[in-house]
Amino acid sequence: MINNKIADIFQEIGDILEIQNENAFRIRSYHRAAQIIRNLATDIETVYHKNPKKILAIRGIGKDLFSMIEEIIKNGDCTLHKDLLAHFHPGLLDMLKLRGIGPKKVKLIYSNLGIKDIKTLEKSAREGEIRTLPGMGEKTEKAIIQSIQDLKRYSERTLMPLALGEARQLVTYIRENNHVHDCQYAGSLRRRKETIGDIDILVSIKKNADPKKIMDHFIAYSATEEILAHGPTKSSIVLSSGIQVDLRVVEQKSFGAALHYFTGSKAHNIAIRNRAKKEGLKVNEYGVFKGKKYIAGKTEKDVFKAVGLPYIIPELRKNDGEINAAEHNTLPDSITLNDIKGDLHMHTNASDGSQPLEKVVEEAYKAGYSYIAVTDHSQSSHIANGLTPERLLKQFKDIDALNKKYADKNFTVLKGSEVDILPDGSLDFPDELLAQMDIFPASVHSRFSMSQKEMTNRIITAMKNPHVHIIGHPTGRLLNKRDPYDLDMEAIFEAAVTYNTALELNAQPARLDLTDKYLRQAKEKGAKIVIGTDSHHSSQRVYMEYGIYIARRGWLEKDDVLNTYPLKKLLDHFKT
Ligand code: DGT
Ligand code: CA
Ligand code: CA
Ligand code: ZN
Repeated sequence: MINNKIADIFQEIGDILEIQNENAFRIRSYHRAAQIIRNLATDIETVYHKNPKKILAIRGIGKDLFSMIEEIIKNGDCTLHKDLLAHFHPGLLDMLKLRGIGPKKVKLIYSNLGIKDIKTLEKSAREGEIRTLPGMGEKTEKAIIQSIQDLKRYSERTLMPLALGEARQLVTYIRENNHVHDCQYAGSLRRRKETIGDIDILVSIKKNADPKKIMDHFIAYSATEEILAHGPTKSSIVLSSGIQVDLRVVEQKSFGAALHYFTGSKAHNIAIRNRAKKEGLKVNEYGVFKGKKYIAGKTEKDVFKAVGLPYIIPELRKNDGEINAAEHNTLPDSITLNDIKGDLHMHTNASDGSQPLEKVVEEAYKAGYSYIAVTDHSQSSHIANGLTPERLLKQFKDIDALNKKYADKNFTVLKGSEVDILPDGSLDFPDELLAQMDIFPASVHSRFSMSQKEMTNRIITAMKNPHVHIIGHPTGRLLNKRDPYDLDMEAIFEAAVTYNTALELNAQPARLDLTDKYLRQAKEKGAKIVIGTDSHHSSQRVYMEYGIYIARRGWLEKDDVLNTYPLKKLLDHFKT
């Protein structure tokens, strides 16, 4: 219905006029009209086309408002609204979106402190300036900070690794309750999506146990900040990290069916349900049914089996071919963390890492890797303390010494560097130096906003250099922060094959670059992938796990990923 749109526009006009200190009667007429139109049961557009006079007959809608409604129906907006917006700080409208802040408060804050955006408002509230304004106190100040946090929380999705850590702790806690039979997290987190809207957790209940006890235990979790719902079968909380968690309690015989249903994706669920329907079966969160008869639901495997399919891992449940592949037994033999033999992207404190080379090497050896590549930044990356050729050659000597130390331990340290790809596609080190490296990623760290043509050429030029083995974080995106560079990915994949250059799946939580979609396309074109943690401390070794999840979402198998190869095979791959 267009009613809501019209109401929103009138509300906003009233708000802006109020902040601008306009005539109170005029402000009131817009706000009132917004309310009247929002509450109208009939669609204004339909009425307008049948009999426009009827709109004029609505109380509170005069000639002026009528012609604005007419404008909105015809053009999607009205002149007054557009004019007001053009001469108004957009940040002030953002401030209006905060819970508990209306135009009066925005006006007060703006006219007294000159604040016209949320960021400044938060700073000012934290510094205790808001409480000095007439009619505002410490309480209002706190409420403002809280609602700014809420706005951030709801506008940004949580990075998967952060949600994963929270969910694992919470599941462990829930399992401590002796009414709980089994507990698992589901949803996008179980599918390992790179960002998570909320965490969905399922509990199966012990025989004759009390679900209320489980719910009471759940909401009493130490990291609970807010309780949104507290019912016998479903409760929701917000954790202090800002992540919302939904908990559902089901019977044991439905646990597998519920786990499947709440793992999603929705598109996958619908496809499974439609497929089952053709065979006379009904699938829902309680089980698989033939008529009224329950035939499966205890485990997910049972559910898949009942609809005639092999088990499909959660990472693949996107309804983009996995069901067809399952039917024809052509599902990928998905890569696992155990397949990984080494890490080819690691920084030390010689550039912007936080541990010395010896420590990085020792920790990688202890973790069971057979090889790592040390890849500190190159000279142009000044902020990252990039290495000059002299410093890099010194590091190579240190690596030689370390390799002697580990000689009989089946562990090798490879010489490398994360070499900047300069704007013209040339590399940050001369070829003689590149030739002395075993393996290294070349990455873009500057001039992100080039045109698609320029950026694609820049990267392909680097790929053509026979010393370049890997392109690091190929699209450069930073989740919740920076868009990928504008690239012709088809051309990049083709060049990767032509010039035998691997593409990195950078496993930093905020990068996860390439994405699952691109990984699958790269694989289809025949390009090879390397999963690198880009770690700056040995504790970041865990990032490899996140990289593996994304690789599995991208249909990758062991052989698609070069750092599953034993060392000799890896090095031989780039010789040919
Ligand atoms: P999120 O939280 O936005 O990252 O994404 P999900 O996938 O976790 O979505 P959420 O939390 O809304 O719901 C969890 C799962 O429940 C979802 O993946 C599939 C299932 N689901 C939710 N709503 C529906 C629905 O209307 N139909 C079906 N078939 N499944 C649904
Ligand atoms: Ca979810
Ligand atoms: Ca949910
Ligand atoms: Zn980098």
